[in-house]
This record gives sequence, structure tokens and C-alpha cells, in this order.
Amino acid sequence: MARVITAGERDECASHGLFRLPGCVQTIQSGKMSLDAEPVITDVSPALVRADAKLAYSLLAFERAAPLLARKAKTVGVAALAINNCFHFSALWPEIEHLTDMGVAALAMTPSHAWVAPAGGHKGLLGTNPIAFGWPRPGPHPYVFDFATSAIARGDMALHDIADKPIPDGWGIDADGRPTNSARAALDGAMLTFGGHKGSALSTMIELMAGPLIGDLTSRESMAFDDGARAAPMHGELILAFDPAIMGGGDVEAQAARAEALFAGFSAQGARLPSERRYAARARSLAHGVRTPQVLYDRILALGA
Ligand code: NDP
Ligand code: PYC
Repeated sequence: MARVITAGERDECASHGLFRLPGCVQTIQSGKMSLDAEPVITDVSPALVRADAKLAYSLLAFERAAPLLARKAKTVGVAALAINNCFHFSALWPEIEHLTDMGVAALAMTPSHAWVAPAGGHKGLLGTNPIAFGWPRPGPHPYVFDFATSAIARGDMALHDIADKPIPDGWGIDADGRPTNSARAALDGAMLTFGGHKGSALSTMIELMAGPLIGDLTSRESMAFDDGARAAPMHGELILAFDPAIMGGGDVEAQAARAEALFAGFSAQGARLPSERRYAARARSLAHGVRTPQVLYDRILALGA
């Protein structure tokens, strides 16, 4: 947990860095999570690993199961890791980078709490449901995207509320279902998916794939489990890994070169790749350290007291 929170702060991901620490403490204090659980890793089949987090956070279960997931992908071509019964507070890119460092492409997804209205609806039903993908590249940094299927992560919505900053059109509706530019009203009402019906369908796929498919909860069920405790969501996570050598038929160098040509096409027209901002922030933080808002720093010190 410390490594992932530190990495979030280092990469200037304000909504999933130190800002998460008070929520982690609140989750621990909710009495719903296990503080001493050891994840149970099961080798289910040639292409499937299961990691039961036993009501602890997802991260230790992931870390313990990741080597077996990568080994399976490199044997079978494609493999899946189903994490069950985990509290989840983190961004997905640290896990994706962990896997691309092992030489496999990866796709991860997880539900959250039912804060997001489906397209055409007006009440929370779907989660903020992030999806992340990584492609290993020559050099230090993989291609990675990682985003919520809501117009913005709830953490960022909360940061807008704290800063009393208006939210753009299309991020949320109030408790009466009316469009709003108030983060507070959208937090109390419902968030919206990105891309209208397309984000709504993608989010639904995540509910299904990282929920019932792996025998775990939907965002609505996670919220019912929470029952007002305001702990982190508790549900499952699905992570798929792909081995480029097996899937591409062997000429890994040619495959990598074609991918690099695609990426070069972005910079050729002045576009950037996802994660380039994060990698630049990482370099800055490693050289100069991080700056944390005083109000957050004080809040964390107060937790210690
Ligand atoms: P954004 O809408 O900022 O989207 C993030 C992704 O898009 C990043 O990969 C980012 O790269 C990329 N990106 C942003 N702008 C551009 C651009 N102009 N050109 C190319 N790529 C771009 O973030 P979200 O609010 O959707 O999500 C933030 C985080 O919240 C994610 O890490 C996600 O995992 C986490 N989250 C976690 C949840 C959970 O249940 N655990 C639930 C919801 C979200 P870069 O970083 O370089 O800007
Ligand atoms: O920002 O939506 C979010 C979120 C939910 C769980 C962790 N982060």
C-alpha cells in the first residue's frame, strides 16, 4: 500500500496518491476489513489464477499472484488473474506496469461503488469502474492507459469539491437528476459515464467481467456490503495477461517495431501518448521531490495523533 500511494504521489496523480491515505484509515476503522489476512492463491487451471484477498486490500493479493499469472501467460499465451474479496482504493497502472516489466501485455478492470448513472438513467447503478491496458516497449516506459469509465474518477470529483471548483458539463447530475456544475451536488446525486452510451456499456462490461464472471460483487452489491460505513469498495478485480511471443507467432522484434511505428505516428502529429504526463512527473519528482498540499499534510499528521 505504501509503495502504491508513494508511486501515485510521485507521478502527480493527485486523486490516487497521499489523498487516499485518510480513506484507507477510515476503511481500516470501519471494522469491515481484515487487518491480518494472508491472500490465498489458487492455481485453478492452465490459464487461470485465483487470489482470494480474504477481505484485505487488493494489492498484496495482486503482488503474490502476479508471477504465476505472468508464467501462465508465457506458457499458454493468454492467462487471467481473478482477485476476489478485496477492498480496492488504488489506481490500476502500478499493477499494469508491474506486468509489462515482466514482458507481457496486460488489461485490468474493477468495479467500485454504485455512484454512476447509466446512460439515460438518473441514479447511481454502475461504479466508476476503471480499465487499464499496458504494452511493453523497448526503453524504460511501457505504453499504458488507465482511466475511469465515469467522466472522471470520484477521487477527482472530491478534489473539485474540496477546492470549490466547478465541474464541466457532462460530469454529473444532482439528486433530482438535473445536470449540475457543482461537484458537491454530483457527489450527492450521480456521476455520469464518459462517452454517453459507449462509456455506459464499457462500464457494464466491467461490472460483469470483474463481478459475476469471477464470482464477485457488482458495484451496487459492494455498496450494499458497505452499508454506510464509507469504507473503500469491496469486490473483485480481473487482470488478463498476454504473451507477445506466443500470440504473435514468434517474431517479437517485428511486432515491437510495428507497435513503435504506431506510437511514432502520435508524436509526428503533436499528439501525446497516455502516461507521458505521468512519466514526466515521475522524472520531476525523482529529481526534486514532491510537494504536498499543506491541508492534506496536516490531515495526515492528525490521523497519526
Ligand atoms: P483521466 O480522465 O485523467 O484519464 C487518465 C488516462 O488518460 C491516463 O492514462 C492519462 O495519461 C490519459 N490522458 C489524459 N489526458 C490525455 C491526453 N490529452 N492525451 C493522451 N492521454 C491522456 O483519469 P480518470 O479520472 O479517468 O482516472 C484517474 C485514475 O483513477 C486512474 O488511475 C484509475 O485507475 C483511478 N480509478 C480507480 C478506481 C478504483 O476503483 N480503484 C475507480 C476509478 C478510477 P496521464 O496520466 O499521462 O495524463
Ligand atoms: O476515484 O472513483 C475513484 C475510486 C474508487 C475507488 C478508488 N478510487
